[in-house]
Amino acid sequence: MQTSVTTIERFIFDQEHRYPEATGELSNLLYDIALAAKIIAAAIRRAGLVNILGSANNRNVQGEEQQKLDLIANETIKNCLNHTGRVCVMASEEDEDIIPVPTEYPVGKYAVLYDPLDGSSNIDVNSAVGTIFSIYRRISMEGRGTVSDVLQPGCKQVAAGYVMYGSSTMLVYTTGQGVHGFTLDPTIGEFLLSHPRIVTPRVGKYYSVNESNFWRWDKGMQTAVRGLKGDITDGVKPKNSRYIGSLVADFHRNLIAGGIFLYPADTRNPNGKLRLLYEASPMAFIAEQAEGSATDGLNRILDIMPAALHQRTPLVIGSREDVGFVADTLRIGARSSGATVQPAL
Ligand code: AFP
Repeated sequence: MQTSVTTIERFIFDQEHRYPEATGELSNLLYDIALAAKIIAAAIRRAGLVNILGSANNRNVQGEEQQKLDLIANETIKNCLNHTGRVCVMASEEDEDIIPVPTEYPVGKYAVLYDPLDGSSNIDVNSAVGTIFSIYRRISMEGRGTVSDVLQPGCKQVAAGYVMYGSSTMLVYTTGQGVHGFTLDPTIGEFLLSHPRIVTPRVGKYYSVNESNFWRWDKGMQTAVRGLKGDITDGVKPKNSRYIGSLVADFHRNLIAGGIFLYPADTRNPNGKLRLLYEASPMAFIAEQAEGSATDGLNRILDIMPAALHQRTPLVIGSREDVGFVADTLRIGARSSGATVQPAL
């Protein structure tokens, strides 16, 4: 029987105490998110038992069908964060506009963006889903936060993380001092440190991409993916394919085991499918902190300046050498087609 464990609360506070100037606000905010994650995890566990599985007969701002659990997760996070005085504004993948802090509550210095339940089309088949979050320091000077507080490039994030509701529930986060993972012990209701300082392998075992889109990609991307599976000379060592269709689950496996995840632009999604602010930027911060990298194919994700809340981006993320191989292949393809080549990764 283990008698000494590191809870997420203790870990966050220990990290904070290394910085005498820290006020504790960020630590408390992370702890609020961990609480929301526990509530959502409990709802997901019960989902097959109580009749809350399935569609809420509603479409979100992207025109996608919303599932009931999406709504529960979205409301849970709002309610855990909106009254604490730590947040000035929020934005959710499920809401069209920014989410103001209700006027009866105080505001704080952080802006929080989140995807409450990513991969939700997997809910009905009991596959892994996740919550992704991203935290920025506000840039507006006072009062309730504004859209400028959430439209910041990923390199300005002060923290980012995800929760994976899988065979166990895990919370993985970074505040720019490495990536740390915690597993929820359901018997005591606490996230316990299980994966301190995660470093992703430089070269991965897996490539993860929805290959049904192959004929919708441009030639450069087709060549890069063929290279990942060893179909071309000068590719990388052939990789195994793994694709769940739930970003958190695909990213998490590759983070731990090494691999590359791609969601490229295609003829149906000319800007890619994934959202810059709720998916790509937080995952890119985590990838880089774990010594991996993330690009839209040509540009570093963390350098992209968002112009709109629900902006989409192509995403190539994971083990550093594999992302480098794809980026190089795309650059060569762009040069030979005469397109303008953007700065290297
Ligand atoms: P849903 O939340 O609609 O299931 O979308 C999940 C997602 O945004 C991301 O988690 C996956 O990586 C990606 O879409 C899967 O997209 P495809 O089904 O087109 O492969």
